[in-house]
Amino acid sequence: MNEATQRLFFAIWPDASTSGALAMLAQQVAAESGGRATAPGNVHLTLAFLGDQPSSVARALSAAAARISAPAFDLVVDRVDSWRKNAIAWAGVQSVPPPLLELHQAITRSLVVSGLEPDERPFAVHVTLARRIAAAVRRPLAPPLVWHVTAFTLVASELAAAGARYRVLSSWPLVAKT
Ligand code: 3AM
Repeated sequence: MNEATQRLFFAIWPDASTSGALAMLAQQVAAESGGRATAPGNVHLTLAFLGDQPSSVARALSAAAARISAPAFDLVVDRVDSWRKNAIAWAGVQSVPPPLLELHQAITRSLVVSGLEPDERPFAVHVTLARRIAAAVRRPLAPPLVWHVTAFTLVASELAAAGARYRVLSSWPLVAKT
């Protein structure tokens, strides 16, 4: 019998106020671009997509993630942009904070020790705001949205009648600044 699998990804999940602000931005950008806004509860920043994985791999990933010690940081979301190739509009940053790269690298190492192949493509820091856009958008976001990142999460993507639904399985804290 095949072992049950879950479609997994590591992400940074917004706190309630950041989630609300990003969901509002998603509505605006969807209207500007003629796309479909990301559902309010689904807004996130993907750190690594893992695909369908059996529970044994999920456990190994969780154990490796629990050993990560990386600093908390602020993410200054200050631009909106889009990709023509997959018709997505997204929010991003002019400057990627080094602790985010550090976290991404630590997660890549967790994948490797869990027996997974890391994504070879460069890490594209983005929060998907709208899909199936008809017109490109590219503009600064002023004032910027300051996202206090204090944890990272392992998330399962589940298909529901209304589309993908994301469920946070576990969260691990980042080390607070002193
Ligand atoms: O952060 P976003 O919303 O861009 O696009 C999917 C979503 O990213 C991405 O993983 C996140 C959670 O579903 N995703 C889905 N399939 C993927 C794949 N085969 C993928 N990323 C890379 N390769």
